[in-house]
This record gives sequence, structure tokens and C-alpha cells, in this order.
Amino acid sequence: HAQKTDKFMGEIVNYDESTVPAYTLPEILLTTKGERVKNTSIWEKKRRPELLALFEEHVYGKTPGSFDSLKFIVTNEKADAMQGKAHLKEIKITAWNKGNLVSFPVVLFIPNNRKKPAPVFLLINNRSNRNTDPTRAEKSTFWPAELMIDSGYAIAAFHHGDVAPDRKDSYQNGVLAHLFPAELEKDNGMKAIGVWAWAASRVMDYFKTDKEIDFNKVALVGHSRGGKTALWAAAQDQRFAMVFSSCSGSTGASLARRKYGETISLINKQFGYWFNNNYKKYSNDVNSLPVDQHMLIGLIAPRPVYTTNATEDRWADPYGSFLSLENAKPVYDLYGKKVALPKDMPAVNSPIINSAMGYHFREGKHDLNVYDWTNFIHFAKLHF
Ligand code: GTR
Repeated sequence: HAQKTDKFMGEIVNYDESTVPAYTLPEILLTTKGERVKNTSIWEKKRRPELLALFEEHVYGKTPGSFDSLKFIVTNEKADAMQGKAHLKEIKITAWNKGNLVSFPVVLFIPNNRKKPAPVFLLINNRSNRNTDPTRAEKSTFWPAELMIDSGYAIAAFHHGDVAPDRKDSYQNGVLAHLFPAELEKDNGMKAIGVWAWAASRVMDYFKTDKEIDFNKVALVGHSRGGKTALWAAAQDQRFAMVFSSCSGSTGASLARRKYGETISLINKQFGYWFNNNYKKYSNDVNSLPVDQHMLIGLIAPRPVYTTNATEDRWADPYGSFLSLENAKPVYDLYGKKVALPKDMPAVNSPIINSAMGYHFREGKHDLNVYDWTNFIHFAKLHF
């Protein structure tokens, strides 16, 4: 028998569907000046830029548009990794701005058994970096590299903490302090999630230079805080052709206005350093937030997007995450994309694959596992 409320950080956490207060979502296809978005041209010229700017200003912060230079060095390579099945490359990405630099490592396996450049899945790894062990002495279901190689995909990862430490007292000590210190002074300056998303785009820059990678088929994957980041990164950087967001919850795929599980107030209390300063204003006033998370999904259109939830992860508000997809559908409709979401929450372990917006609600814990990756493969086979 599931508990209907909980207490956390001095707040009541609601898990009772029947007590979720009514709310009105801001309209996705109506510009702030009141113009109806009737076609993709108005969407792309007016509404899309407007929504991006609103997310920058009120939620994730503005990503600096430029920096001085970027360099890629392959620091280790093994042509016959995984018993000859894969080409391993470890890459050091270095970015410079105004005389300062930041470097971070990327691990990449590319299938050897292929005739063309390989499509690739890039994970923003927010767990232990042992999950992405290049030697394969350790194998993890969080990044099942062998499964991906056997399925014909390259698989890559970087560790989020290498660009912005995932701690409220030290998140600055990476890209922010070294490359973009001025952002730290601004209320709309990017914070940790902004930096993690920025780094995903730098890996994208690298893919463009690697002839073994199909640059037009880069799928971004993230779990939880990494799943929030994957959505934000792909919303901004349209070079990502596909996005998988696992259990991303509050300020990820779940609607902010639904009072269920983690709220803006709770996430700001615990993880304020992920979002810009302005976001704090909405802790006790979610209805004045000019966006909601269905709009973040809408910014990914018309590219295929897949989100997941887990039965034992009510904190991430699974239903609110499904509703986000449903409310982003009008944007996919503008592009004539096939979206086949059921009217109500899909049954457990019944993935929706044959739809530009995919989804599953699986049994189990807050995690990213082989069940998830297997469905990501099915989705990619259909939509890449
Ligand atoms: C939780 C946080 C969630 C989610 C999660 C994670 O504690 O409240 O929003 O991001 O961490 O990243 O695993």
C-alpha cells in the first residue's frame, strides 16, 4: 500500500493523484504577443526562439555563445577492443577562453563490423566513472557498451563532474570559473546543468571531426539530472538528432505545475546550483513561471525524443512526465510527425516505440538499465 504523502526538507511531498490541484499550462502554440503558431515557419522564427530565451532566463541560464578555441587529442586508442569488435578511442577535449582552459575526457567505442560511419549514443554520465570503463574490466548496465556495439551503434560518454562538479559548494570549479566567470555574477547565468549541456555540445563538435561517426545520427542519453541535461542540451543544439531522457523528473520531463513528487521548491532547496538564480523565484509561485516542461520537449521537435519512468520512482512524477509529452504533441503535429501516444498513462512495461515521441513506464527503481537501453535501440532502429 503506497504512502500518499511524505515529508522532506520541511515540506509535504504529495503522492496522491486525487489531491493534485488544478493548473493551467502556458500555451505552447501561442506567442507572448498573442499570435497563434499555425505552421512550422512561425514556430521556428518566433515561438521556438522565444521559448528558448524563456528557459534561459527563468530556468537553466543562458549558455555563452562563444569561446576562443577547441582542440581534440586522442589520448588512447585500441583498434581491436572488445575482442576485436570495437575501436576504442579516448579523447581529451580542451576548450580555451581568454587565456584559460578546461579539459575533459570522452570515451568512445565504435563498432568495427560496419560499412558506413556509425550512429552513436552519447551518455552524459552522472554516476561513477567506473560505469564507462574503457578497459572493460568493469562492465555496467548503466552504459552497456557491449550491447550497443553488438547492435551496430557506437557508444560514448563523458562524466558530468569533469566539467562542473556536482556539488553546491564547488560546481563553479570547472568550466564556469575558468572559461565563463562572468556568468557566475548573473541571475540568468548558467549553472551546473547549463555547463553539462554545454559540454555535450563540445562532444558533438568532436563527432563532426571523426570520420568513423555519422554526425547526422547522434543520440544524446541522460539519466535523472543527466536526463534533465540531455533535454536542455538537445533543445538548444539541434545537431542532436535524437534524445533519450531517463527518469528525469522535476525540471526535466515532468510538468512543473503538477504538485506531485519533487517540486521546484524542493529541487531548488537541494540542487539550486543546477539552475540559474531566477529559478528560485518560482519556488513558491510555480504558476507565474512563463514556461512549463512540455515546452522543453516541444523545443526538441521534430526530432525523435524518448522519455522513461519507473514504478518505484514516484519522486519523478511519472504521470506528469507522460503529460509533458502529450502537451508537446502539437509541435510534432505542426511538422506532420506521427505521434502515437495513448490517451492515458501507458501500462507498465509497455513501451511506445512506433511514435516520434516514445515513452515507457517500467517496473523497478530510479535507474538507467538494460531494459531501457534495449528499448532505446528499438526506437533508434525505427527512427534513425
Ligand atoms: C534526486 C533529485 C532528482 C534527480 C536525482 C538524480 O535526488 O531530486 O531531481 O535529479 O537526484 O539525479 O539521480
